[in-house]
Amino acid sequence: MTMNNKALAEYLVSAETEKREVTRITAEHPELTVEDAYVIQEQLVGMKLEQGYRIVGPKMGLTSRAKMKQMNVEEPIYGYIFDYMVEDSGRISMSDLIHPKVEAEIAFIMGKDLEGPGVTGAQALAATDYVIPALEIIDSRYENFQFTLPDVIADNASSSRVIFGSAMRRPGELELDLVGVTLSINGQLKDLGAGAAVVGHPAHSVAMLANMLARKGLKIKKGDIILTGGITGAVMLSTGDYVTAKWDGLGEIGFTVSE
Ligand code: 0L1
Ligand code: MG
Repeated sequence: MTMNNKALAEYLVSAETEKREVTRITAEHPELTVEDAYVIQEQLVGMKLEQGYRIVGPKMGLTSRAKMKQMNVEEPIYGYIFDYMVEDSGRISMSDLIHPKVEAEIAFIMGKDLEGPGVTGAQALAATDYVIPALEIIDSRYENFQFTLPDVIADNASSSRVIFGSAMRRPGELELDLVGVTLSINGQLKDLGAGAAVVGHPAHSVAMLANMLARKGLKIKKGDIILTGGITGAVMLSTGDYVTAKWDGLGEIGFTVSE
């Protein structure tokens, strides 16, 4: 069967809208490459923009050594966070989602454009206005959260929801690689980590993002809010869970998972 990028993007958008898991696209298109997958992702992003949604910022995924090893990749992936994904009510609804997981991250609020190639972590930090804590809720549209690398890239890197914390710090005020984070559910510690889990340093993740976007003639823009990648692993959520995460120097975030 010939591949129709638009139809594949529509397939993934409808899975998200209808909140149902679908067969991974490489089951029918085993020949799909990473480059093809980013073209499908572009189509998907274009469809959401046409629906009137706004991009909050690009995000980085698969930034931990564990996830990269699991997927057998040398490079993280990127996707996009849209305005409708930002949750500020202190709760997320299970009925809006398929099989969500939560991971604790550090987000960068960009004060300047940042354009690759050749961007360094130091340049990424210099272009950043503030760093803030964030909980990302990932929700792969694929059955059982099972996918290959092209599948997950096409699926906008499993982006689904994000809850930002209220603490804002200048990037130079913290040693971001040493920032410790704990993630608990119903008072039980589920995972913990330090900023260095994100490709050595969260600023390195932003630099890599700028360099990856440059291959497409794109750049990070002033005002973008960028999720740099999971410091903790992603933990499965269930209805009724109360999730809390604490960051050294960046406060905490809590939310409930309702029906
Ligand atoms: O933000 C992320 O790291 C998600 C990347 C996609 C992999 C996954 O869904 O586990
Ligand atoms: Mg993430």
